[in-house]
Amino acid sequence: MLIPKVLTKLRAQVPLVHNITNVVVTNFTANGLLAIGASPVMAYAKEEVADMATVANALVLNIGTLTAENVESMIIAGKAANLANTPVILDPVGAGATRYRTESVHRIMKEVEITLLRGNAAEVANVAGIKAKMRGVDSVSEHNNSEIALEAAKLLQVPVVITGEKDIVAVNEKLSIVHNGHQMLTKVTGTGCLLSSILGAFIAVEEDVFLASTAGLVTYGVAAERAFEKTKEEGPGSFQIELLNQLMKIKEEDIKKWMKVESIRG
Ligand code: ATP
Ligand code: TZP
Ligand code: MG
Ligand code: MG
Repeated sequence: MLIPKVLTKLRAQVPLVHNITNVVVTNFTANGLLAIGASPVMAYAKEEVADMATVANALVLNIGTLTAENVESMIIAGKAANLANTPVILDPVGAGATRYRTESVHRIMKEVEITLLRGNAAEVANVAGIKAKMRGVDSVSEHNNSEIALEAAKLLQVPVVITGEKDIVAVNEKLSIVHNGHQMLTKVTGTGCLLSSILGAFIAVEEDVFLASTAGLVTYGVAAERAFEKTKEEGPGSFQIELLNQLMKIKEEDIKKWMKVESIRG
């Protein structure tokens, strides 16, 4: 079984993950990366991002609290990453909410080759320009998310992960659906951002993006389920801390036991 083994590979290699992320989630992201077994670094200055992205094993671009300087740094870092074959993960936080966010994502994607786009259904649909289709439904149903992911992957020519109650991985024509995770993840800010960075760590050690993404989602989802079990009498504060504990404690055997993956194609 391939999926659980990617975590073991990650821990053996301790990938360096360069993050250009938002001010809300910086500390949580660094701690989550450390807990899973990766090495985090946050570097933003345009004078240094190319050097950092070149030595890193993955680059994560997150537009959560975007500034003009950050967009410039993301493009410089992204281009250097492309030259160095460093995989680039893009989290289009809030794409569609403002024109600046959507346009910045398009600018980044025009200049930088993205290895994986990871967002919620609305963000991914907005980036791919399939918003019109979503307006027809009151809320985006989970059933639709697979179609949005496949269509976005095709339109943008980039591997896509859409998260939510179910997580969807769409790479070319391949699709997997991960049913792990817990609703409490929606009560802690930054759990999506941390996931994007953790997917960066998985893709750093496994070049099959479909396998790496599915493995990262399963690992994160199972850790969240275990964190909820331990803290269900308490609340999001305890859950957030316990999630870090479980990201460190989770092992191949836990993943084998608890993983819930549906492979539709692939
Ligand atoms: P949003 O802004 O929509 O919350 P996000 O960037 O925080 O998006 P999420 O879609 O919340 O990202 O995904 C983060 C993690 O939370 C993923 O592991 C996902 O599986 C999990 N998750 C989100 N919603 C649910 C849910 N209803 N039930 C179980 N797990 C969920
Ligand atoms: N505002 C700007 S970025 C951010 C907020 C609240 C964090 C978003 O994190 P996530 O992981 O998408 O919930
Ligand atoms: Mg969320
Ligand atoms: Mg998000």
